[in-house]
Amino acid sequence: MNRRKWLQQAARYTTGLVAMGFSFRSLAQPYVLDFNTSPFDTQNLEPLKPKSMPFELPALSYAHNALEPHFDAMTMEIHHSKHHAAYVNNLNAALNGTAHEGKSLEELMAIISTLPAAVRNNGGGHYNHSLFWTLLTPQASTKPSAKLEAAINEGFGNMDGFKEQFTKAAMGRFGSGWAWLCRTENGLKICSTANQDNPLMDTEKANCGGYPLLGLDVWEHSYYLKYQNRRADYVHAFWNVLNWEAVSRRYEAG
Ligand code: MN3
Repeated sequence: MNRRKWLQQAARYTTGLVAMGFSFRSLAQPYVLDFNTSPFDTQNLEPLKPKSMPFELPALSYAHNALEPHFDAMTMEIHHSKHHAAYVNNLNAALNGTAHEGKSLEELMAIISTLPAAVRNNGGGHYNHSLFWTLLTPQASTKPSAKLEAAINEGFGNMDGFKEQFTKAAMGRFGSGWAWLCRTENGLKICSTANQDNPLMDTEKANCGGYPLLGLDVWEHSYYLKYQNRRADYVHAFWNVLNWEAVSRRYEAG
C-alpha cells in the first residue's frame, strides 16, 4: 500500500468514527445539539429533524371554579393542569421518534391494539379528557336537540331512563374508567371502558365501539377531593354541569 492510498483509507476510517460519534452524541443529547454550529462535516449524514411535540394541552373554556358547587375548583385545576398535562407529555414522549409520530389521536385509536401500552394509556387519556372538558359548562339547564332527544327516547324510553342506565354503567365500572354514550349504526348505546380506553379504540369494537357523544370520567382523581367514596353523588352532580348542546352537536355531526 502506497502512502497516498493509506492516507485515503485513514481519512475514510476517521469520517466513519466521526459519523458514529456524532450519532451517539445526538442520541444522548437530543434536545440540546445545535447542528448549525456543529464542527463536524455532516455532508454524508441524514439531516436530523428537530424534535416535535405535536400534542398540546387544550385550554379550558371556563375558569376552574366555574362548575362550583358541583365540580370543585381544586379538582378541576389538578385534573386539567396535572393529570391531563401528564397524559399529553407522556404521549409525546412515547411517540417521539417512532413511525407513528404525527398521526392524529383518531388514527392512533384505530390501531391501538398494535401500539405500546404507553400510547394506549396516554393517547386514550388525552382523547378522553379533551372531549370531557368540552362536555362541561357552567351554563344551567342546557337541553338536547330535538333529534338527540328523539334518539334518547327511542333507545332508553325517556331522559330518566337514559340517566338511570348511564348511572348504572358509571357505578358498575370497578376501579378506574369511563362511562359512555355512543352513536352506533343501530342507534344509541351506553357502555363503559377500563382505564383510559375509549369507544374509538379497535380493542373496544365488541364491547364499547361507536362514536362517543358523551363520556364521564369515573377515576377517583375526578371526584375524590369533594366526594371521597361517594361516586354516585359525583355522577348525580354531573347532570348539573353537562352541556347537552355540545352532546347534541356531536350527535348531529357524527
Ligand atoms: Mn381524569
